[in-house]
Amino acid sequence: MKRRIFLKKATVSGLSIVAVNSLLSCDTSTNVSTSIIASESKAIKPIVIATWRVPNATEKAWEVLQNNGSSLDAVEQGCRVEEAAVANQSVGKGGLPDRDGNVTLDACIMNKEGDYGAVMAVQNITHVISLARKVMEKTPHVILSGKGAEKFAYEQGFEKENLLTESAKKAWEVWKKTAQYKPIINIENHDTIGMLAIDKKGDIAGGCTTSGLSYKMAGRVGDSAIIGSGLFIDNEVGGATATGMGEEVLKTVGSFLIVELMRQGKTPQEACEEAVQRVIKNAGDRYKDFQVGFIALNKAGEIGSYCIHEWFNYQVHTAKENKNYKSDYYNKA
Ligand code: SD4
Repeated sequence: MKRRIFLKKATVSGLSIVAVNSLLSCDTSTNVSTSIIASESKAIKPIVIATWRVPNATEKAWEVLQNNGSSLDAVEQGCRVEEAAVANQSVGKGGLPDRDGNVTLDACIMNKEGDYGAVMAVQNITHVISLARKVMEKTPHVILSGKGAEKFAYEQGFEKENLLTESAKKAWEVWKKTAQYKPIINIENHDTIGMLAIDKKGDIAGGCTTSGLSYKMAGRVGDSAIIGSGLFIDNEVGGATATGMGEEVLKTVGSFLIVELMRQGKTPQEACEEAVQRVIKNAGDRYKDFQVGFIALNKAGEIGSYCIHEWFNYQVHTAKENKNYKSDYYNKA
């Protein structure tokens, strides 16, 4: 049974936050997590949350926060871990290619000031999360795509790398035999990393990085690099990030919706549930064929997560532990 207990509601207004300890509880009967505010304290408690089972990424981000790093540095460093991990076939090097055999990456980042930087359809660069940050900090623009983004990367000292691993190439060669484009729930849509963090100063930042849906058309861009869809941060309220079928997240601007719902007083959990409902309403019966999952974090350190189908999970690093939680989901029929 789903359990949602709020022992104490936090007031979230402007930068004057009521700092609270946010503890996670895990309902053992379903292993579905809910967030509870256990007690108030003056101290701000840093936290890192990320889509999917990414303990090494959250560990790295946590380390940054413990060394008094900013939430922005934390999410960048955390995302880089997955970008470098060749076993993760949905992010960075080792990502599955598009139908022409090219690995193309999308990423974005947002800081506490609400600045945003993104790169889309980038080839030959592993750490696109860092490239997105460079776009945010070193250019008059917010998005660079394709060849322009790649050129900018080299100007900034990024190395050219072959992102197509032997195993990704083999998988693509097998796929080509039928060339059926049918993303499979929780398999094709797996492991894009969206990460949100609160640092010791109480500031929130977020990042999202992906190789997108495998065997996509050349030039296809999903939600992950698009502000408000794959990621949105408002340091007065909180942040949200998405995974799954980008086309459906884009149509409902899901992450922005969640932050706005939290601004109106919804908990992160309630906001994630409403965003998933919106996706389902928009898709009609088609929702049965795709996965969308959201995670959210508010200024008080409360978290929420919700998805359409079972098996979306997310990683949470607090002072207590670095733990993976199974998300609650809509389709229980
Ligand atoms: C996309 N949302 O490109 C991404 C895919 C994803 O885990 O989340 N994969 O549509």
